Amino acid sequence: MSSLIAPHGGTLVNRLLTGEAAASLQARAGSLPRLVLNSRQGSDFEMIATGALSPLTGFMGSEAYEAVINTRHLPGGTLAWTIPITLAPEDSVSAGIEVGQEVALYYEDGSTLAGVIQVFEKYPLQKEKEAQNVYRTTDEAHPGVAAVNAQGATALAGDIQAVALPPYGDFPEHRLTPEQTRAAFAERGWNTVVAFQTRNPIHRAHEYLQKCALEMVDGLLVHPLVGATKGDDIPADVRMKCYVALLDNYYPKDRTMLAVNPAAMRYAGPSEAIFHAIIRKNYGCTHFIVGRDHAGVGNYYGTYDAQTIFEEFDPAAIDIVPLKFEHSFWCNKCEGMASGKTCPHDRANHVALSGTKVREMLRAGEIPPMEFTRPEVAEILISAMRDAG
Ligand code: ADX
Repeated sequence: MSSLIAPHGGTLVNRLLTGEAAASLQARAGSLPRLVLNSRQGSDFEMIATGALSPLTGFMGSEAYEAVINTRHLPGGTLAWTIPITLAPEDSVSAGIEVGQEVALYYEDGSTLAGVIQVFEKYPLQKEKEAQNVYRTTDEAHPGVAAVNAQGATALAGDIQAVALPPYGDFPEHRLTPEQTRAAFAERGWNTVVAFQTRNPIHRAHEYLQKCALEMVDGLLVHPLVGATKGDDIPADVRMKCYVALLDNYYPKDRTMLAVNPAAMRYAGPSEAIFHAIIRKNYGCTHFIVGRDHAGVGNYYGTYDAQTIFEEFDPAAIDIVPLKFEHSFWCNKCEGMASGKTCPHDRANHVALSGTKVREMLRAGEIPPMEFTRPEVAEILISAMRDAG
């Protein structure tokens, strides 16, 4: 019998209506004010609906917003929470919505009804404070800060009820809700499951981290983030092909699962590492990999800030075990993957390729060394680059 980890706050939220309740909401939605969610808001909505953001049942009000940006916890102080989940549409839209109103929310396509929000409060966002406290910078060049600033000035707070998940056409077999991953873990009899977050193709260093972790736990959930990412990150559909090829060729099928995290990327480094860990706890994982510069961008964060932040919290406030890994690489003298913790050799022996160099090689149709990436992954990336022109 497998005993699964409790979700954040103890109960897995489910705001997705079915049957008559869904039909009646559909019927009254036409007469409600309308709001079209952008991709990021749609991801948040979906994740509230499925319980991936448990214990949230809606978009945050000012009390939760202020608690998160000032104390890194939800109100009450016992549950860690590091990224605000707010709904702040364009000012012209929020101006037309009153407290007490129900608003029909549509996904990005403008025609798929997502559900409704029961607005209980309207309040101004504190963007500069949010940027400084959550992102540790107010620099507009930071993509997470830019996304905070791109929101409207006023947040609409309220519980949601959903009638549909976003109408994605891609990789449906990997779009599992927390309820579904939990059921899959239970079916496999996994008691301990490590989650791996990524927004990149999986290269040898990533694989090394995952396999070290897999030596210690029952199962591995490869859980790439597929919500909105910045323009120069590799698109999710290409990455998914890489993950499937890699898992087919190099991972034990009975101990590995591939599913996606629909979240938008915040690039908030340490704050996002905590957030990523909590999300994976909701999906049923007991352990979470945090390597070097997790969820980082540019030079905003120290290499291991996303690891040390876990020590600033009471472990009970997070309640998923972070597995922290140092910068890993192939060492020619070790003849294998290693890190500063295991390799005594000089850096000259380490295979180190910059992201720019790898992109150049792939664009030229060249397969990078097998010490850096598996050829099956490189081939998919080369052909995707060729297709993109
Ligand atoms: S992230 O933005 O999703 O964190 P990325 O996909 O690059 O970015 O990394 C996924 C995970 O692997 C993160 O936990 C990151 O810290 C870790 N990681 C990436 N490369 C290395 C490396 N060479 N050594 C150690 N950890 C790494």
